[in-house]
Amino acid sequence: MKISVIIPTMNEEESIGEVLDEINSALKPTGWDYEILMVDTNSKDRTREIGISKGAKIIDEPRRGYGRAYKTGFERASGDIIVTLDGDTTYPASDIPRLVKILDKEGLDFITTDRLSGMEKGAMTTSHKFGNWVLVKAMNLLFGMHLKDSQSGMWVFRRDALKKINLTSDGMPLSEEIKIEAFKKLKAKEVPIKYRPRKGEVKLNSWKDGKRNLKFLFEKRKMMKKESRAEAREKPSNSERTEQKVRSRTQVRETPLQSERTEKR
Ligand SMILES: Nc1nc2c(ncn2[C@@H]2O[C@H](COP(=O)(O)OP(=O)(O)O)[C@@H](O)[C@H]2O)c(=O)[nH]1
Ligand SMILES: [Mg+2]
Repeated sequence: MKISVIIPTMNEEESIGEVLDEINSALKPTGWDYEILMVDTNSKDRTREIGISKGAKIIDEPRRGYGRAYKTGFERASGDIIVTLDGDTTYPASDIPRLVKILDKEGLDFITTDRLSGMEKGAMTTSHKFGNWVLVKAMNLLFGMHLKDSQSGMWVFRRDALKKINLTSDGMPLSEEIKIEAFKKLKAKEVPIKYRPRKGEVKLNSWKDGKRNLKFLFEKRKMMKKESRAEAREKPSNSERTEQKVRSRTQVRETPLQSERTEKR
């Protein structure tokens, strides 16, 4: 079994070293094969240099966007299992083996984590918490889901699962999109984790990204409705299927047998 840990980075020199150390200390003792991929967008600080010194592979992705970075990372990952997290020390990298074992034991395709149940003091501002509450309520209502946290960026899933889901967003909404797709199309579960305060500068603009994430939920619902209408059109209904069967039987009878054809000649 091989694990691919993917981290999107943009100027995370203050924290990336600590994140990589935590991943290495968690994964080395397991004996599992693993790779760390840092998908970096134009970092101007020492992020890349630190990454290389701690054994990460740097993938250059100059196109901006959290979602874009992940989609590029997914294409380049070679592990059977993909783990994602931020490069800012907020997510408990030491939990990776625990989460991988849950995925394996319970035969799941996808795990998303819930940061809100085990949040450390100062990890999230009140406005950020309120924004999260609105977004998770909207997602649960619009898609009939029961998640506690729609914005967590730590996921553990089988690489094969990517073949069955449709990821369209290049921005922050990719985080909610991957959960909607996974919970609709795969065997998925939400698992609580501890969430810690961030080191370094936040790349997210709470209000702007919050509004975009909310808008995306409505767009995604439209996209999925279209998708299921197209599927229904492709799949013939029961009566159409019987009609087709009858037609093909008649066609077979209409075609002369090989023996009949030779007799006629
Ligand atoms: N490659 C890449 N990484 C990004 C981009 N935007 C954000 N990130 C990284 O994605 C992770 C999440 O961003 P962050 O600011 O922590 O957002 P928050 O956790 O939602 O507040 C961090 O590791 C960022 O460095 C981007 O456009 N490109
Ligand atoms: Mg973060």
